[in-house]
Amino acid sequence: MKFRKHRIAAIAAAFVMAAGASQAATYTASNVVAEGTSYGTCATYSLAACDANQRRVVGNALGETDGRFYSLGLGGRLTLGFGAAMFGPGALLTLEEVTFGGPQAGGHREAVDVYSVLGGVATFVQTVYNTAAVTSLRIANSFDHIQLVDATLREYAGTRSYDGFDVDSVKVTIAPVPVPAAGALMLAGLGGLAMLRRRKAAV
Ligand SMILES: [Ca+2]
Ligand SMILES: [Ca+2]
Repeated sequence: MKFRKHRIAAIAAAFVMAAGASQAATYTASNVVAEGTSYGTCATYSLAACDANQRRVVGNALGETDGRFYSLGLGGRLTLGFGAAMFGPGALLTLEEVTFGGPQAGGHREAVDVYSVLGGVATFVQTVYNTAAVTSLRIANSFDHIQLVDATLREYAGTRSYDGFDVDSVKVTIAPVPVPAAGALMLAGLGGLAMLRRRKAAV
């Protein structure tokens, strides 16, 4: 009876391991590592417009998507952490942007360069445009932080944007372990059981 109980516990553990390994996990940006904004153009446009919607509050870029956003400022940069030490190759980055009425409204076209950062070394990933509210991109290499650098003036010389790319949320999703790998984990668990059974039988 004792052995049977152990076996059931081991099978249950194997299933839990397999299920856990096959699920994706999502991390929202949780802390600001570095920040460097330039709101110089705001003064010439309208300081009040730059203060509207608390768009200078950097915390608006953290956590889940909520409609509150942080404006990078033209040429501004922001480095974010996610409460995880490091992400392996193949993680999915999702960037949510806010431009009221869409970028076509008033010619407010904006862009941002996305970098993955590992050990303080930044690697360019992709330029993201505010023509889409949500952009997802795959990051090929390992990283511990994400850096965003506003590229609005470089990409859109005639833009009417005065405060750069607007960040509502930044998320990292770890790809699930492929099913064969999860299955292998389970088989390893069952294999251990078989060994246990043989050892018991020999006694
Ligand atoms: Ca903006
Ligand atoms: Ca937000």
